[in-house]
Amino acid sequence: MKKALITGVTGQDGSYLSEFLIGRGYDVHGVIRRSSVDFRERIAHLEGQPRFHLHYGDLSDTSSLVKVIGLVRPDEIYNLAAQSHVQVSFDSPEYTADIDATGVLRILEAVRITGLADTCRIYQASTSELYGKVEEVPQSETTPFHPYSPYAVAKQYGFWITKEYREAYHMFCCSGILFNHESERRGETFVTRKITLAAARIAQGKQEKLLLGNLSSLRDWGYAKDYVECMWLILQHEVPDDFVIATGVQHSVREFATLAFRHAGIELEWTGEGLDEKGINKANGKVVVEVSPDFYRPTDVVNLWGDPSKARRELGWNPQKTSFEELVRIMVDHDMKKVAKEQALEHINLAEYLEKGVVK
Ligand code: NAP
Ligand code: F7E
Repeated sequence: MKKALITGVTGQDGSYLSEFLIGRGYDVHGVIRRSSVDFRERIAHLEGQPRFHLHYGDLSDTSSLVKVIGLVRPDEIYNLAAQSHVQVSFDSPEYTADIDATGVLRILEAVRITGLADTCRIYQASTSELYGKVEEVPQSETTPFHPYSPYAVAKQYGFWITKEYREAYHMFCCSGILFNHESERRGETFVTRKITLAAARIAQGKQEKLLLGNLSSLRDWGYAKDYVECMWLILQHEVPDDFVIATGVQHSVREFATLAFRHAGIELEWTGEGLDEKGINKANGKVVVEVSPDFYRPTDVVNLWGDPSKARRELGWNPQKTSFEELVRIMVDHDMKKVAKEQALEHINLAEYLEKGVVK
């Protein structure tokens, strides 16, 4: 039985990858960090399974990484842990560099220290943010990098140190240059999930308005569940290499919002420009989307569009398994149910409250 170690196991990708690898017969070991509240919602359904194990560790703590890698002795490591929010990286640039840049080096060194350099394959979660202020459209493995945020600069170090260890020590380490991938498990402050949750809440009368930043920003959005398969395929390849993983289709934030609201039953009409742009509910004339400068970034990446030809050709991966429309539908359906469930729970709590005579 193969053993895989996943850092960032509690994240969107970590949870899907764990499910995928367990399904492939792997023994899966995840690295979690201690926090004052146990927030393991995405992996709660896996805990207690005989082939799923959790270990404490932190990418800022070399000794914890050496300990867990030495203990598990994995065949494959998927380094998904990161401070993954681009806007937050402007507020915490040093922390972002420590985890997203030096953290990668700590993993690579831990593999060497524990004597696994010849046997352990390593996947590094790289990103389309490396293309940043893009020098070519669409972007492929040969497009020059131009990182455009503290997050991207840190990830660029992660990319190059992974390549360096491959060449210097002949280690099987690879980077997946993944374009944005979303899902019903996406963190709630990334733009897609922020939109689908707000659309569900507005449609069910639980929220008045959604505030967004740059509506014209363009992204190549795929479905996270499809992308974790590619992480695994990259490590099964005969030779270690780097791959762009994307759908090859591009949409704006505005288009995403239009489709998400439509699926939630609200037809939007856009008026105005820049900070004055508004999304109006055609049915009642109410403004439901507004632009706020709070969500603008000091430097923003606005034209990401991936060319997944190499992954399709060499890994046999299908970049269009889930369409953009299907992705939006999956996320909105999930959030419509989530909001309805929260509302039902509120009613139950209120009923209990009334029954006990606390509220007259
Ligand atoms: P995510 O949901 O934000 O998950 C990040 C994971 O990293 C969480 O499990 C988090 O743990 C963990 N983590 C953060 N800091 C850590 C530390 N110091 N030590 C140990 N673990 C730490 O991210 P994701 O969307 O799944 O993305 C996975 C990886 O792919 C990240 O490296 C991200 O930068 C990269 N990436 C993502 C995308 C995308 O579109 N999703 C695209 C390209 C690349 P807690 O739960 O404790 O916070
Ligand atoms: O922003 C614009 C924002 O935060 C997308 C991470 O997984 O993918 C992700 O990074 C775009 C940007 O993702 C809001 O300015 C407008 O242009 O959803 P996002 P991201 O920055 O692309 C890459 C590939 C990663 O590697 C990262 O880990 O949408 N935008 N209005 C907004 N963005 C947010 N978050 N919130 C807004 O209100």
